[in-house]
Amino acid sequence: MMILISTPTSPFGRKVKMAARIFGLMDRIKVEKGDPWTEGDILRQTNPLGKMPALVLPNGKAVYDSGVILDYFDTLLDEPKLFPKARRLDVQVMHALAGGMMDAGVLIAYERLRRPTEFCYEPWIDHQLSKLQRGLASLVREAPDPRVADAGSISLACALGYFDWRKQIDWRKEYPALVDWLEHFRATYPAFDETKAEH
Ligand SMILES: N[C@@H](CCC(=O)N[C@@H](CS)C(=O)NCC(=O)O)C(=O)O
Repeated sequence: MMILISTPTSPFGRKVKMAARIFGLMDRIKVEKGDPWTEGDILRQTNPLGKMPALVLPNGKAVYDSGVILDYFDTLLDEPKLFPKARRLDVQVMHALAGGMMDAGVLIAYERLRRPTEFCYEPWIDHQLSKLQRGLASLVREAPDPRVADAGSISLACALGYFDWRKQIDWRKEYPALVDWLEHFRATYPAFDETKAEH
C-alpha cells in the first residue's frame, strides 16, 4: 500500500487523488491527513519542505512534489498516461502553467490568511493575481482537450476548482470559455466531483 499525505482542500493533493482515481490506482493508496503548520507532523517528517502532497511508497521511500508523484504513477501503468510520450512536452508545459497558477493562488491565500492584516501587502497580491490573469487569458486561447485526462488537464481542473473555493479571481465571469472547458472535463471525469472538498 502507498500512503498519500494531504488534506481534502489542497489543490495539489486533489490533482494526485484525481489522477489515481482516473487511472485505477486508488485501491493501492491510503490517504492520511497531513498538516504543514505543525512541528513534528507526519508531513514534515516525510517531506522536509513540509508541503502537501507527499507519497510514501511500500518500501518507505518518500516521493514529492505532486508532479513527481504523477510521473511515478505513469511507471505503474502499462504506458505513460499522465505524461504521454507523444505529447510529453506540451503536457509538461500545461502542467507547469496550471501548477504555477495554483502556487500563485496559494500564495495569495497565505498572504491574506496567514499574515497579520497589517502586514498584508496588496502589491504582492496584485503581482500574484496578474499571473492568474495572464494564465487564464492564455488558456482561453489554447486550452488542452477537456475529454483527455493527463497531468495538464487534471491540473487545470484543480486550479479552477481552487479558484472557485478561494474566489481570488472571478474566473467564471471573466473567462467564460473556461467554464465550458471545466463542464466538459467534469462530465467526462466523475473524479473531479468525487475529489471535491467540503468547505
Ligand atoms: N510544488 C508543490 C506545491 C505544493 C504546495 O504548495 N502545497 C501547499 C498546500 S496546497 C502546502 O503544503 N503549503 C504549505 C507550505 O508551503 O508550507 C507540489 O506540486 O506538490
